[in-house]
Amino acid sequence: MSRMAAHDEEDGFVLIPVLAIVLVFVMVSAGMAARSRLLVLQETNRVRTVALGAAVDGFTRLAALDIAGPAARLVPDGSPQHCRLRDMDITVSATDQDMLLDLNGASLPMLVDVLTATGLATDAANVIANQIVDFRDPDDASQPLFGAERFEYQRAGLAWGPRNGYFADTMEIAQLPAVTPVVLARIEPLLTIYSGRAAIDVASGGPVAARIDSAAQGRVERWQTPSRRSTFGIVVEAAIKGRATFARSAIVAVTEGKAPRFLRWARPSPREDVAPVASVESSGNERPAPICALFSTLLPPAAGQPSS
Ligand SMILES: [Ca+2]
Repeated sequence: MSRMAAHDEEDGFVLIPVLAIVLVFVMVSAGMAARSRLLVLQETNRVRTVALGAAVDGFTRLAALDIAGPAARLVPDGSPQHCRLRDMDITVSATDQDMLLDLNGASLPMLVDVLTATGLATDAANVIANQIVDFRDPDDASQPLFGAERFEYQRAGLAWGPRNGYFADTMEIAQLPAVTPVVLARIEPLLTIYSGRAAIDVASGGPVAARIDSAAQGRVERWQTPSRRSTFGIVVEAAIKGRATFARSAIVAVTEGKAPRFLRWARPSPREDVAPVASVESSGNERPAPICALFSTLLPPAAGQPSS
């Protein structure tokens, strides 16, 4: 072997580790670039969600002002209004709490009547109404026939018992032994803890009125008392397609001549999820809902942005 050939062979041996190092370097930098792109993307999504959340909270405050005003654009019967503002699909609904069945205020006969008239079988309505009363009454003595106090919860294999105090949230009915997920989904939208009345307004519409079986109209009408229009539930959801969604649920107390007062400010429970974005798109050619003009005042001027 000549000196020249030996030298080439040595160069070859040196070249392989160099190539390997370069390859590793390229792979590491590509990985780092991908990771930093991912971090930027995640950060951008976080910023979008925060911005959308701030917008939704602003819409919720505007909806509260609207419902407290003398010429409300929102009809407080739980029906959703849709708006499309810039790239946001917004759904808003308001519900007068006096149009709902109050878990703490309703008497046992009223609970039975409203639950039966809105579609529960008589047996199920009796059991659930009695369990509601046992959950909230301070004693540990079960209602005759259908009640459930600590003993019945234990027998049903539940690790908890009745509160023996007022319901603090309508979702607490999920704790009752007789309330299955199917029953929960069915009755929870009809309930409130914010009217406090042994009465209900079904003459002005609302979720309960919409569900009353005509044959059972009389059972509910005997509890009919006009709404005081004093406490409203508001749910606002906004989505930017494929990027972010945010929802807010609030309860607002309204007194004439005063600023609305929020009694609850939360993320919605699953049942409060408002209409899907698809239904917003299908109504795209309709006139914008009256509340949309009010919401648009919250957005900064679109100057400099391409008009879509
Ligand atoms: Ca009790």
